[in-house]
Amino acid sequence: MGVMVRGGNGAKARHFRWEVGYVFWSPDCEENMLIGINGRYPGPTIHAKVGDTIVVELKNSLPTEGIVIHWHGIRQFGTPWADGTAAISQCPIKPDETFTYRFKADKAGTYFYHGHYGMQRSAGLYGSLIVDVAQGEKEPFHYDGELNLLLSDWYHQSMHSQMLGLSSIPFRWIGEPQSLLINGRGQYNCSLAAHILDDGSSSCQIKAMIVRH
Ligand SMILES: [Cu+2]
Repeated sequence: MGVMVRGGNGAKARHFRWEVGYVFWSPDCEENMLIGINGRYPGPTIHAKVGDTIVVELKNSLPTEGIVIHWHGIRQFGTPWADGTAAISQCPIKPDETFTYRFKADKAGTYFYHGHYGMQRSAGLYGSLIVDVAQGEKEPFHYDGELNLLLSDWYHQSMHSQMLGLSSIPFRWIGEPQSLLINGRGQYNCSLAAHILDDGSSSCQIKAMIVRH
């Protein structure tokens, strides 16, 4: 949910109200649990212009875990408390608590935001953050269009199993991700692609070998 309020010099305040919680989701055709924003995954794209103020009112609806969000690429001049590093620049937002992030979009670029508490980014808590040049300014490059791509690994085991394995002695690795997601979508069950390869099999491994040969 976003609302815009016009300020001086064409700069705007861009308001968002987010509720962050677990949702059942099927990013790669297999249903799993992940962290969604306002019931969706990946999180909403934030568009702003240089000089705008981004305001995100975040309600933590995870039943038992804290949340912080790091705004990757934003320098946070004058607003270090909005940087989203748990136990360093702020306390994690507690379950049922609401915290308002407020910071300036200080330089143009394609960034993203992500959960920075535990392994919540790998559980799906992220989205795009795109800052365009200030009102009336020209971009230095010409292009025909803009495609926004978010690439991520997706594991069927929970971030908690992964975390326990990583911190165990001896170290345990849960293995390779089950799929790679593009803008939150991928495909795990290769039988769905059988008509493309036309070999009648449904095994991912056999198909991977066929593709490599
Ligand atoms: Cu980051």
